[in-house]
Amino acid sequence: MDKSLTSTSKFLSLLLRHQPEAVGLALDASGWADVTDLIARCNQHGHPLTMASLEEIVATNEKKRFAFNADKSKIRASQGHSIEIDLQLTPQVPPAILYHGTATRFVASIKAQGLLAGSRQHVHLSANLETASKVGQRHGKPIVLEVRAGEMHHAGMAFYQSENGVWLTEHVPVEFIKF
Ligand code: HQG
Repeated sequence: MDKSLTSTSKFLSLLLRHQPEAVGLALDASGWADVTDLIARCNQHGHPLTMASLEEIVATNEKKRFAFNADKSKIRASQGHSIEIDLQLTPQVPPAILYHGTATRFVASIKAQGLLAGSRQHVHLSANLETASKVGQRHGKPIVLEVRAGEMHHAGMAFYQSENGVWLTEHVPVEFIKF
């Protein structure tokens, strides 16, 4: 993706996950924005955008962060929101083990509180170690924790999978984590 599309893609993450009000954009209760309105507002705020470039961003984003609805009249972020929205995901049976990548400096606090969603709506988990390790690297020296998701599910805790494959749950109590 060229540089200006990458910059626009980051701007879209800001608008669709965290601060739609930065350009006066409205998201509905499930996080959807009107595509025509989004394009107009991006153009007004220094991020030139056309339907074709938006389609390119959605198709080439390496983490598939954004998704259109069926007729491409609406778009939303598939996960990672800090604002209150209901993605209306259906609870799923998780694999027995999921992984969470974090930084070593957070381990003591995680041992005390379990995994917290923090500013996001969910704790993010992945089915493979490599992805988890990359997520952890964003915060410092990475460490991958093993989460006994199957046991959590058995104990009644809900798991969801975002459209782009990230596993989501509200909180991981410490007794389900292998450090
Ligand atoms: C840590 C990216 C102290 C947690 C990735 C993490 C992901 C605690 C940090 C997505 C804690 C939050 C999410 C506790 C959790 N004490 N620290 N009790 N519980 N933490 O960025 O999971 O590029 O909000 O371990 O690929 O790193 O945005 O979450 O280190 O899918 O599409 O608090 O973001 O995707 O950091 O990443 P984040 P995350 P995107």
